[in-house]
Amino acid sequence: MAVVAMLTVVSLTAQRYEPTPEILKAREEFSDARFGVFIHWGIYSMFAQGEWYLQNAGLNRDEYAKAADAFYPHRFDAKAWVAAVKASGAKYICFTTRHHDSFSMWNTEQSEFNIVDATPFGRDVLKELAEECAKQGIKLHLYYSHADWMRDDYPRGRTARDVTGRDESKINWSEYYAFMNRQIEELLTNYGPIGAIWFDGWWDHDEDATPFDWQLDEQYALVHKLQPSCLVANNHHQVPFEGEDIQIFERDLPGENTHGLSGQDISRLPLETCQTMNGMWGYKVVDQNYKSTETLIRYLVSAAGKGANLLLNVGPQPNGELPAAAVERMKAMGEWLNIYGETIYGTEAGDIKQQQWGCTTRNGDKLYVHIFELEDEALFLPLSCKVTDAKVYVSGKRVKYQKVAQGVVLELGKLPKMTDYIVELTTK
Ligand code: H79
Repeated sequence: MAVVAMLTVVSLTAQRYEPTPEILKAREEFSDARFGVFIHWGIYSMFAQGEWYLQNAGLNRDEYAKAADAFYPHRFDAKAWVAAVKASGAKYICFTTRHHDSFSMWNTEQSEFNIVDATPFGRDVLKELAEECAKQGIKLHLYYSHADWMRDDYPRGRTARDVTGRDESKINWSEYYAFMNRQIEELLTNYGPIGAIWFDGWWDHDEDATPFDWQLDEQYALVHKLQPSCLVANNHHQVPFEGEDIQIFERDLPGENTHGLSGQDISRLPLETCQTMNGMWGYKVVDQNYKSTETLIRYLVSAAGKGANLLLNVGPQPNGELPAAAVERMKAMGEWLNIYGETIYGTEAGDIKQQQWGCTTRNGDKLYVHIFELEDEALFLPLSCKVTDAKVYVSGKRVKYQKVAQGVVLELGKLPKMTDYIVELTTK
């Protein structure tokens, strides 16, 4: 009996994920980066109705797939993409290698339905992107969909019920799982160092009568075996599972839930919120409702204030170019970060949680007070640390402050209207 009990304990502990020193270092670098750019691009871009078009319109999969034979994004220029990302101040790109529509954006041997074999373009855009990222010093993360709306072997989930043309008799989880793992092996072998694998689609089976087993442990172990520094991320909208290295939030900052996908507990892992620049991930021609530069900068700052990275999306056009509206905003964010980056990169969540007026970030003994809107001419900061100095970040001009019972009061006077008025406090 005792032996049995001991064996159980041993096997349970053997399953526990112990991040290696490489992974711990990669997590830290990830958090320090604070800002990445998400790129959603695939044959869905041609329909210009977002990346869910196949499922939303309930199309026949073979009709949809015909778009591949006309995909010729002649203005695709990896150098220009990476330069635009670099100019934004972002430190990494997360690129959709294969979305739910099953189309692979690299030269995969595992399916003909890919950018090299199925399009007249015939170029391995992932290769070009990976090479350019390496040249320009931007890390590359890879989005990879678990859910699939096209293949016969994928066990049907709660989405794409109206997609027609699939052969139900060929559903075969173990084949599909093996297919995914072979693709992951290609991605982590042929494209240089990959910062993270970003899975999506787990939720497709979150309502199955019999809980669906994605066999994630084995897949995560494969990722770590192939690239010991590659972080594992999964956009399942749950608290992180064993074996994951970061926690993702979709369209909401950690702790917020305006889109119904978040609100889950916040773990101690590095955090990342992905967000759209307009309202869609993949290029959508009717959606020109781009957030303003001010809104985007404040979102980045607010993410940092919660100790989270922002993964900000751009959906390239069918011709391969990034939309001008996106490039313009990325440039403005980069210009802002050129001045204020020190208050964002490498920081952690500040001592004071998000407030009506703004938020705080911290780096060592510096506490950055980010003020977005302030009616009053003074600002009370509830702080338990001691403040030894206060100045306007950008000018170095001293800010008067008073110690009060539960913190300090900054005497700011009438503040100019600006995106983010930053006061740097030195604390101890
Ligand atoms: O890649 C982007 C999107 O295509 C994908 N994730 C981002 C990064 C995504 N799109 N929508 N969602 C994720 C939200 C998912 C909503 C769901 Fe549901 C909630 C899927 C299952 C539960 C509601 C019910 C929508 C489909 C069924």
